[in-house]
Amino acid sequence: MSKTVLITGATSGFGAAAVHRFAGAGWKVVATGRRGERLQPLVDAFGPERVHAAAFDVRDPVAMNAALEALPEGFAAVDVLINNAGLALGTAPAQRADLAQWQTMIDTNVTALATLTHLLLPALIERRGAIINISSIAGSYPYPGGNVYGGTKAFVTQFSLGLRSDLAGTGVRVTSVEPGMAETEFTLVRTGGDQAASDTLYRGATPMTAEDIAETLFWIASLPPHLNVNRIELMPVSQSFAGFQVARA
Ligand code: NDP
Ligand code: 8X3
Repeated sequence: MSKTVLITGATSGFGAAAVHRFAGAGWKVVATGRRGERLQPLVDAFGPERVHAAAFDVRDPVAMNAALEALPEGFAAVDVLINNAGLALGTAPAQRADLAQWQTMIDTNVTALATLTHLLLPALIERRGAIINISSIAGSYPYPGGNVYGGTKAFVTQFSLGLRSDLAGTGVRVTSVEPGMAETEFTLVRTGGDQAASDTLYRGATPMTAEDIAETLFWIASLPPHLNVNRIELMPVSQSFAGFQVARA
């Protein structure tokens, strides 16, 4: 019998590519995101028996709960939760950052991820399922302007490891996936729709693609049940580490 995966942030980037990878391999997929008009083509591509679209804002726990309660019978038993919905907003240093942007990142990347995980944990334990959380290299390596975004991703990584601890003996697997530079709508969102800034960032860099990450997610979800990938960090070959900065008087 085919397994069911619930993917947040399926309207774009990693999430949309993951829908294609899992549904293409015969999984049932619950595809979520705010932009319902981008979910429908996924349903059309794979059929309503393979992909179920649930449009809601992950920051709205009432809508999230309602969407889970309304899952059709064939999709209600979730085996794998992929907490992918998330965003960075702004690149300003903390002292010039917009507090509302900080709040949106915390609400989306931290609070919503924890809320959905909490809601689905009983079912995931019952099915000896798996949780795959999308963190980031920004959670491990600070960079100027990364302030709250990096903080939210550090939460995602540490929360994932904590879940592993708490879920010992349940058979539930938990993974923190920590990508570096990948070309999606991420930079467009971060810059408030500045396509030129996004193009400039990725130009000549050969960044990772959404499909690269989707393949990794599929691999993790398809491993034998006795095997857990705790953390996995991925970068394009073009990206690596640089030195510390020094502010001189
Ligand atoms: P995209 O901007 O392409 O996709 C982000 C997805 O998150 C969209 O589907 C969007 O859907 C969804 N989302 C954002 N806010 C909400 C919300 N309030 N409610 C529901 N869904 C929401 O970016 P990526 O695919 O790159 O990002 C996916 C994840 O990967 C994020 O967590 C990001 O932080 C992380 N990441 C990205 C990296 C990169 O370089 N691209 C590297 C490391 C991590 P919609 O707007 O329709 O609601
Ligand atoms: C996205 C990667 O380096 O732009 O999480 O923060 S980075």
